[in-house]
Amino acid sequence: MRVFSGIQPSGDLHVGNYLGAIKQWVAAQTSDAFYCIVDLHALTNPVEPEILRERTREIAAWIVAAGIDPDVSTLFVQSHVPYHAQLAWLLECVASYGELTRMTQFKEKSALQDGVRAGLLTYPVLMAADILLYDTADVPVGDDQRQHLELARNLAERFNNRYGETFQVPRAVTPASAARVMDLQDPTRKMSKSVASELGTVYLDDRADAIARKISKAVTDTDGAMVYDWDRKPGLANLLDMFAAFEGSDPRTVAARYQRYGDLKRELSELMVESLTPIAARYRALRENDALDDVLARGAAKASVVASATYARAAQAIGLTRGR
Ligand code: ATP
Ligand code: LTN
Repeated sequence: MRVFSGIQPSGDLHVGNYLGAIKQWVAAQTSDAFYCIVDLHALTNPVEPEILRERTREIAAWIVAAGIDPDVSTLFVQSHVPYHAQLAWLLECVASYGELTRMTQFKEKSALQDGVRAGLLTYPVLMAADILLYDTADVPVGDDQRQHLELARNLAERFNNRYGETFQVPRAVTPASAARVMDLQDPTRKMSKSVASELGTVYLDDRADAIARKISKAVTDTDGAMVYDWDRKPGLANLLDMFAAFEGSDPRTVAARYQRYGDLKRELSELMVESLTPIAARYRALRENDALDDVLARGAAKASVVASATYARAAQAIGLTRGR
């Protein structure tokens, strides 16, 4: 079963990225899995060229450190495979302006910026191209990407109806717990790479003492009842969800084991440190050697074989090239 997912080199990775996406990628890893560092997507926000270059390599190292074996799955950088941008154009001529302006993420992000880039509007179409190029069945992502996945499905179906059967229609796969990890200081806002919230975000690179401090200061509530309830107690629910995701259990089972928030927080930080420390150690070792450039070049070559065939099919269907 073909699996595809992507992550933007738009900042430092946090536990939301890990639990929502990368941990699932590792679980879904086979020779049929394609994992992509979507550098073209990162251009939707202002970024210095040197920083973008550096972050792209950092993210590649984190993904390998977290357990993606590039000899098993295909790990590559989006811009190294030109078909992503090419297919995105064809799909932009299938998507409507109205449906793109209705995307929640576009509405939220564009409201925070001046001089919004056109790419921020068309970004979900590029994401659809990423997915459709690989005849993808499953897309492991966090909950915030569900709407974008729905668009990818709609574009695939519309293209197929208009031009003949060309694309596999993909589906989103989200984890049972921690599909939406919230900011520790403001549990109504998702933990994010590109919004600075130092105390609210646990980075994969955080040392043990920083993790413990952030978890102990996480906003909860004052009634003290150990109940898993996102509507009434989002701060606590967020902690229980992360606990369950790291432990591989269920948030209600975790809640039943604790009486006091302080005990829960202490054991959650221990569990996080235990899970994240070996990943951070492997990350630091990987950053010290240059083997990753080769890994990414091999990944792009493997990805291009699949992407070029799908692109050729789409170009033929839409009337750009001759039929066979
Ligand atoms: P940005 O803040 O720049 O939009 P991000 O932190 O949301 O970045 P992305 O690169 O957009 O990260 O997302 C990579 C993957 O991580 C996606 O599958 C996304 O759904 C998932 N993800 C991101 N944030 C969270 C979160 N807070 N909880 C769960 N999953 C998340
Ligand atoms: N838009 C996604 C990143 C992304 C992606 C993809 C995820 C780009 N292309 C393809 C899954 C499949 C985000 O997390 N912001």
